[in-house]
Amino acid sequence: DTGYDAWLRYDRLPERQAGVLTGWCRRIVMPEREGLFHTVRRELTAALASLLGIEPVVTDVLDADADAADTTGAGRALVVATAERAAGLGLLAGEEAGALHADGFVIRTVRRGDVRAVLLAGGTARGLLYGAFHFLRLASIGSLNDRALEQLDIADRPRNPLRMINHWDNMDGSIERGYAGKSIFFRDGKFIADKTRVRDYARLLASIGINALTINNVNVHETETKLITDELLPDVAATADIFREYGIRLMLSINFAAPIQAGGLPTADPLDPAVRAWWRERAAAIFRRIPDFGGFLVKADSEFRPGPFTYGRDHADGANMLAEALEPFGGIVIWRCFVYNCLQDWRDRTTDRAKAAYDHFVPLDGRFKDNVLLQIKNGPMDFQVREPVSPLFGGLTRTNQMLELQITQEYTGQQRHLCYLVPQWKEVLDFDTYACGEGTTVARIASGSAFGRETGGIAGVSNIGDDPNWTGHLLAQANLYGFGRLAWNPELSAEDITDEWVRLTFGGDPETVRTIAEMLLDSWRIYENYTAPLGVGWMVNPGHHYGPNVDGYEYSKWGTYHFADCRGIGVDRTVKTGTGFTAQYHKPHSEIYESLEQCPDELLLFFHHVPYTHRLHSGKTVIQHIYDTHFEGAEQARGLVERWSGLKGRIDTGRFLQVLRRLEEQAEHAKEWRDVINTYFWRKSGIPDARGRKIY
Ligand code: BDP
Repeated sequence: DTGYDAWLRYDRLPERQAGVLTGWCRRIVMPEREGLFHTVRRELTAALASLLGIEPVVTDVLDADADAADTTGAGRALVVATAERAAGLGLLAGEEAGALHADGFVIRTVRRGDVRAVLLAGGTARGLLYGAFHFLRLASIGSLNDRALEQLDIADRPRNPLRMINHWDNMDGSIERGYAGKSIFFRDGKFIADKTRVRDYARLLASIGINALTINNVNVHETETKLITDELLPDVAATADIFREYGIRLMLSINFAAPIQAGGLPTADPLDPAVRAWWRERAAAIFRRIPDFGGFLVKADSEFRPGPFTYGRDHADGANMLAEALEPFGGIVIWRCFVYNCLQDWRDRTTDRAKAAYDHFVPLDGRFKDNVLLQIKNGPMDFQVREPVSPLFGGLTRTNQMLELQITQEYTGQQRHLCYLVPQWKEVLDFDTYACGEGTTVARIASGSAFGRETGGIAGVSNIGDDPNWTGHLLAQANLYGFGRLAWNPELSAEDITDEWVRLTFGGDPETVRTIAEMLLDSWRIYENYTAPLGVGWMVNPGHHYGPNVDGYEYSKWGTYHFADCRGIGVDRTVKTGTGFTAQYHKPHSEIYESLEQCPDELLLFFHHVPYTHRLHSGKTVIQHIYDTHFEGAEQARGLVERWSGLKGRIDTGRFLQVLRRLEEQAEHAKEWRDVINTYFWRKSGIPDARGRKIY
């Protein structure tokens, strides 16, 4: 078993459970059949066949007599319809049907005359698709027993309009920051003709509620610039067709200089009439081929990418030009806020990369068109193991926003280490910015609800490739699953999501479920323990970002620092004596982070430069904390191997061994991290470990 089926395994249910469910699901009443309805029908029948070992009969009439041949499930059925249709059948109140969210669904046990049914009703076919996957999820984890089926009453809808995956795939087949093989879309400058894998991927995404994706890297190079030209649009359209089957809209990352590079114009100035006309014409051409095309994702004026700054224009000028071109067709522009000067002078302490996004975009608040969303990374730096939340959340109040998370584990062990990020994302989503008083959480700002905006959402940088198990590390599938579930509903708890994923992936054996769930939930903290301490971040090898290198970036132009010397460590970002970054937050955070006494331990070195002997709230000195967490982290990584080994015989050998190998590698690398970090700080500080452990 390679793990290819991920969380859509649909292993045969134990006999009793299967028997009960069969009674309700042998007959599926489904009046609508075209397009997405067809997908729903295919998914339901295939999954139920696999779970129950039956061939469900699909009819389009709800009629007890039609079922005369069926003795086991007499008078029972699974009714699958839009809310409107369900209301027509008298199974749902008209008012409730009318109020159902387009992507929402109801799963309810209903009765009409002699017929008792489980009703699966969707606001639209899309809602139905999500409802079907939810129903199958419940069935798979064994939640649909006799009692439950008699009284089902579930109503759900997504909290975020956009639930999106960003691929950083290049057309040569490589994936920027990809750790699970090559692209499933591209190879050698072309689209891969065999779309089997793309379709299987679309299923996985739809099953967790994803409704949009970009297929190409935000760094758009020469070949990918052509994706919006007539040469490559037919291929883009063929890929869009597959995602459409699963309710997912395709979008493209574009090159801001495309008018020059693909259009032969002398400029890409967003205020130039010829440039504007070129984009309008391109938008029309794209929508002619892909009527439900989503729009563009843009990285501009960042890390050597072109942008409006070249022409003395600002980012509102750039984004609005593209938005205007897409507007007639209902397309959107997602404009990334990852904009900073990557060639800053490290001797100048007044520049601070953490401040850049806020400084660039807050002055533009209110100037973006309605079909523009600003996509903001969760932290002010770059997907480190620990960062504060980006103060741009709370800084902008009159602009559509999206939260960007990194599912691919660039700085968190590159899918060679187990680092389950759902607990980290929960902290981000639950963070209260206090932008409009208490309760203005990142989750509410991203969804748009905090400021009454119509659109918003969450995007995640993909962690999949063409490895047999999609994610390299099998347990990294949990990050993709958890991302989708949180994008659907940020209020779900990390524990519930984890429990769901483990049961879907490894079945319901209590010991297995408990062990894997605990390993996942502990793993972020373990990874943090043996890597960069107390929020300071980085300390990785430059370029590929794997493995420890304390001074790797310290004196480089990329501008990320820990400022460690013989006296102390950390970045002073206070208003009083440092870069002034803390002022970008609302109260009370601005005061908490500014204050050495109040700043939470885990972010201390992000906000303050302190002597190694500074005492944390935990009672330990900074230097002793570094030693302790690194010894402990390496031990915990070894412990993961032992915990997993205890599951031998409870998991099929294929999946058991592939995870074991990764965990063993992690345990070895964790020792390297421990030794590099501890030695570095021992030599810098000259302060020995209070517990006398051997430091190399
Ligand atoms: C950084 C990555 C880089 C990306 C960049 C981005 O190292 O490969 O291009 O983010 O988000 O994390 O644009």
